[in-house]
Amino acid sequence: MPVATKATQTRPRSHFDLKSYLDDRTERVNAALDRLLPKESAKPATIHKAMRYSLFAGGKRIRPALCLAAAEACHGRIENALPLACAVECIHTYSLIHDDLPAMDNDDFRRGKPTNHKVFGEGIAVLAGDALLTQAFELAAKAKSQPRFSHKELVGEIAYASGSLQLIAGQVADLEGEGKKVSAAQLKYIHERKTSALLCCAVRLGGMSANCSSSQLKALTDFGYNVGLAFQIIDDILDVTQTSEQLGKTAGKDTSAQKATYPSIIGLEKSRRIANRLTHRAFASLKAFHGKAQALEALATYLLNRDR
Ligand code: GRG
Repeated sequence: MPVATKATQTRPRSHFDLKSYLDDRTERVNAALDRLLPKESAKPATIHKAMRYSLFAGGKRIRPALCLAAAEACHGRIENALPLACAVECIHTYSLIHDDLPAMDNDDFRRGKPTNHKVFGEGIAVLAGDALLTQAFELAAKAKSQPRFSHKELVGEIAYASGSLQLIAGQVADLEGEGKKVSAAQLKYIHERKTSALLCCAVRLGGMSANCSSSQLKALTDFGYNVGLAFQIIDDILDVTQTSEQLGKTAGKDTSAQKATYPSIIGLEKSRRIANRLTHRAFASLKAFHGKAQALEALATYLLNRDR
């Protein structure tokens, strides 16, 4: 049976101009990253060049956009969310640099360009990842605390999502699962940690920067979890349905590395159906925001229907 076409999948339920929204928020995030990170010329220049090479290589900026949209849903100020949005993008970029290393996924191509270690060498790529990870905590420390959320909560949020119980746990399970038979439950465990945790963290930090209530934080957590898991399932699908040129990274990598993916375990059509279901669950959480979460809704729809 053919996989459902995009037209039959989830459509935006409101006329929200996501293109303009994403263009504007990406511009603000890029300007903030440029302002907040050491300049390329700062000594030692090699490391700052390497950090900026991957950071400004053309990522979609999904996590920062989700962070800012969550802040806006809670009537927050974009300025207060920006350092946290940048912190999450630094963690994400670090994880991609390290994931591409020969000791991990050994990839030559990322964000449409040669990977960091291909340009700067493995030693500098390891250090550029380390420096971006550390930079994220400096940015979180610079963010404005809120009556309900001190720096302890903000920094703790990032440490948890990127630490050995979440992002690293997902990567460990991913590495250990290569070439082995992985159950659907194990694969969900990997995807929740490797991908969903950081997306969820981005959304929660946006809410925290707006001093959100505990019920808003719960709604954002449910939204982030479901969108995050759907995001990785779609990533698995794109890996087998798109070309490297379309993706800006090596397509078919999961199959060649003998990695378990949703399509390889349950098939393309069922994978697509699960991603749809998760996205609808995410929509349900947005009811708590009484029409103020249009950007989050549009982003979730876009992530479900994306082709790269
Ligand atoms: C090395 C600590 C460590 C963790 C690695 C994030 C990760 C775990 C591995 C990278 C490869 C991968 C499949 C990650 C899952 C998350 C994902 C789909 C990343 C790609 O995110 P996009 O599409 O990328 O938002 P851009 O380049 O647009 O930012």
